[in-house]
Amino acid sequence: MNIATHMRSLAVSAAIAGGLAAGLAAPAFADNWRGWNIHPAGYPNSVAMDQFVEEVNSNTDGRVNAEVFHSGTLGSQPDAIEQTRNNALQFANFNMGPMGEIVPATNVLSLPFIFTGIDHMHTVMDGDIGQQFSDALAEQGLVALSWFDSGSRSFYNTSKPIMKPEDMDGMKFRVMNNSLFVDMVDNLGGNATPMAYSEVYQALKTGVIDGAENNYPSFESSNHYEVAKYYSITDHLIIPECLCISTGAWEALSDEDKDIVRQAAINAAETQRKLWAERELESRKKVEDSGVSINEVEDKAAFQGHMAPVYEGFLSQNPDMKGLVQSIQATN
Ligand code: BDP
Repeated sequence: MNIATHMRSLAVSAAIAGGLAAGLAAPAFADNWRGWNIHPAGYPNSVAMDQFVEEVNSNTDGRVNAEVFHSGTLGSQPDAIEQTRNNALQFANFNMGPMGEIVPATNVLSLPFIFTGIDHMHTVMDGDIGQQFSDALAEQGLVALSWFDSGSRSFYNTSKPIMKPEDMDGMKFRVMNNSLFVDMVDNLGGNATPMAYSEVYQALKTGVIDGAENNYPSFESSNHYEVAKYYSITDHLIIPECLCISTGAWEALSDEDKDIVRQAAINAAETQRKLWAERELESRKKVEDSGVSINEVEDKAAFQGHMAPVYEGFLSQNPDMKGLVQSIQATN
């Protein structure tokens, strides 16, 4: 036994003895959870994940020992989704964009212009329809405990303002990993390249791509704004994000601990949504102050008008999703 192992085993014995002496019901060995987060420390989602961890650890009296790793250090989002489904990671904040490849029902949330605005998205996700997405995730090994905001996504690029779809002709845009987004950009006349988030900055800088698309906070925190100086408000995607836990970790919890964990996730979402609203304004100001030109797009319907083939393609491959799409469109 080397000295570090020896010290660890002494510490464990001391913890067990301490627990026994105090007559605690807590098991001697905690469930160790590792959590994935793509955003840097201080980002609204990261602050919310930190809060979740603190609350879970303290309210379970150490029965759960969770740790969250920021900045995507545990890998790309598609990999992290797989790892969480397999319980190699126990919790994460996932955007539903890359989720569509694994949980097809969530693709409905990635259809361009499916939501008329953030309030529409909240009404849908907080109601019965939202529950259907949680059910679909649960079938694939993920329990959605609460929903975070992700604003709306718009196109940005290194060369010019985009006013109308024709301005995108022949330009190369990075999209998140989902063939729906490839279709979306192709139908607008651009060329789409699915790429990991962590690679986008370099790709913009070296001209491998001309642009990408995201909300203000991610455009800013990823530093893409340093290289892509044109942000055009198309608001083409409004995609919710979950705080998800692996089914394995969830099922290992007692009912009491499930309540604690769910409540911590709900509290985290409340914090995230509040900080999100503030950060959107701050990020917009920061990028504008740094010289990014932000343009309104007067005729968003022109962009929306190009999306019919995306919907048709999706619904012809997933005819069972028609009802879901229609019920979202009928919700106000
Ligand atoms: C951000 C999402 C994050 C995505 C990223 C992306 O919060 O989950 O990975 O966009 O574009 O807005 O990949």
